[in-house]
Amino acid sequence: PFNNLRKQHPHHQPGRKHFAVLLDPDNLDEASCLNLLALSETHQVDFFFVGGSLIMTDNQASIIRLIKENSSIPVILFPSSSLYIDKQADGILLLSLISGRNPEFLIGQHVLSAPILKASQLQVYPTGYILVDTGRQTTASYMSGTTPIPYNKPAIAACTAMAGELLGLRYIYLDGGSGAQQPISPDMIAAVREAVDIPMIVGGGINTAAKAQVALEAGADVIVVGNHIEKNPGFLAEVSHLIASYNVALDVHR
Ligand code: 1GP
Repeated sequence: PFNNLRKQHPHHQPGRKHFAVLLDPDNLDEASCLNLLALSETHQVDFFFVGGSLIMTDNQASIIRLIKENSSIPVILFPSSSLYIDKQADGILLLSLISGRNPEFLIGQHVLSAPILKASQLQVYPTGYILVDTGRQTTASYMSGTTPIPYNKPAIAACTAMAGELLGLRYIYLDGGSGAQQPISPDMIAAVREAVDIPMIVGGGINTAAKAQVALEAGADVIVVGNHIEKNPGFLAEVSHLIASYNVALDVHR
């Protein structure tokens, strides 16, 4: 995944699993951010995703600046709207909310963003964003005014991902929403994996190494963890070790 960033990342090999740490600008002060940056460098995090469904502070620009000054890990924007484009970042997930039927998040925000993105150096990653109902309404589904895909309907997720791939989207992001009560089911991840060839990002509610492992084994290419790392920075090392052992096993069988 993230082709144009591979060159910047010395650890990349095709087929590898990747680890993205989601940084929510509302939940980070400078000290906790610096702590996470140091841990992320030590444990070879692949990407920082920066954003959130509803941001109440104006911290995003200073958080990105802090990352760029203190880390070489690529910063990829994970924006809820065109308001959150920041040219200091390396790239942007240009999210099309294909699980929903709200034209604003299928094309409206993209029209507003297009001239800014075209004039920027940001690497654009066209991403089919699929929200999944993991038990309670999330900020993302409420704020986007969309209905997430029911938890036990992997076929709907698979057909949605297929449609996204056929439309030319380059990545699929299956998201249970930040702090989800349960992560997306392995059945759904596997169904999407089977349905498309493009890289699959999976996040939402991953708060144990076992849950991360389930998602990786079901076919996730990129695991995203936000909430639980904010609460327990030590979890970053756990997921990183898991991904490293997964990649080592992959290399051995190559
Ligand atoms: C949310 O997928 C991300 O959009 C990460 O979720 O904060 O639950 O790890 P968590």
